[in-house]
Amino acid sequence: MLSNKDSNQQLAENKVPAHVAVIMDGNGRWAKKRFMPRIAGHKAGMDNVQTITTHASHLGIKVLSLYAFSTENWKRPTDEVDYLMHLPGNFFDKFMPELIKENVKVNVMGFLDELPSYTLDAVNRAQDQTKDNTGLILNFALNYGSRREITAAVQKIATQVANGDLAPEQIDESVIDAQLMTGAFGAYQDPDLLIRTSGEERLSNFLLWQLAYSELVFTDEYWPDFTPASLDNAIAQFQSRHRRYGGLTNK
Ligand code: V07
Repeated sequence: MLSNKDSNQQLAENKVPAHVAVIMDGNGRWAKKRFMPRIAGHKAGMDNVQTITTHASHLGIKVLSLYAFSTENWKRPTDEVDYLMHLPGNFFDKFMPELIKENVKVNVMGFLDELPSYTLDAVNRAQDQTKDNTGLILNFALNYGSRREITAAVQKIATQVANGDLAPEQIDESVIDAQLMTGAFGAYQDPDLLIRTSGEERLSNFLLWQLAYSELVFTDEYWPDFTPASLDNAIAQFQSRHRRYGGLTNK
C-alpha cells in the first residue's frame, strides 16, 4: 500500500505535460511504403492531426504545437507545395465542427504574410471561429523557422532600444520570451515534451529557444502511424524521466 504522502507524490509526478510539441515527420515515407504518391501521405498525416488533437484534448494537454510547414519546405516540388498549401483549408472544411465540439482553440504561428491568400484565408477562418474556445490550444507552425523567429524578435527589441523605450540592461529572458511567436501562451510557452516521429533525431529549426529544457522523445513510427497509444507511450517516457530525478531535484 502506498502511504498518503507517496501517493500524493506519485500524482504530482504523474502530471501530464502542459505543452507538447510534435515534429510530424515520415508522411512521404509512409506513402512510399504503400506505393502511393507523397501527397497521399500528407493527407493521411492531416487526418491524424485530428485524431491526436482529440486525444491530447482528452488527456488535459493545454498546448499542442505541430510543425506543419517550415520556411525551408518551399524548396520541395511545386506540386507538393501546392498540395500542402491547400491542407489548412481541407482541414478546416473536414474538422472544424469536431474542433468546436472539443472546445479547441486554433492558433497559427509563422511568417503568415508569405502564404498564398487562400491559405491565409483558411488560417484566419480557423482562428476566428475558435477564438472564444477555452480548451486545448492547437498551435500550428506554418512557414515557421526558429532562427528567423529569434532574428525578428531581436529586431523588435533593437527598435525599442533605438526609440528609447527600452534600456539594454532591461533586456532579460522574459523580454525575449514575449517577442517570440509563443509569447501569448504565457506560462505554457515552452514545450515540456517534444516528440519527433519517423526516426530522425534533430530539431530542424523548430522552437530552438523554447525547447531549452524540454524532454525529447523520438519514435520510429511514421506520423500517419502515430496513434493515441503512441502519445500515451511518449507521455509515459516523459513521466518516467521526471520520476527518476523526483527525489533529488524536486522537479
Ligand atoms: C499539414 C499534415 C500533417 C503532417 C505534416 C505535413 C502535412 C494540418 C494543417 C493545418 C494548418 C493550419 C491550419 C489548419 C490546419 C496543415 C500544412 C500541412 C501546411 F489553420 N495539417 N497540415 N498544414 N500536414
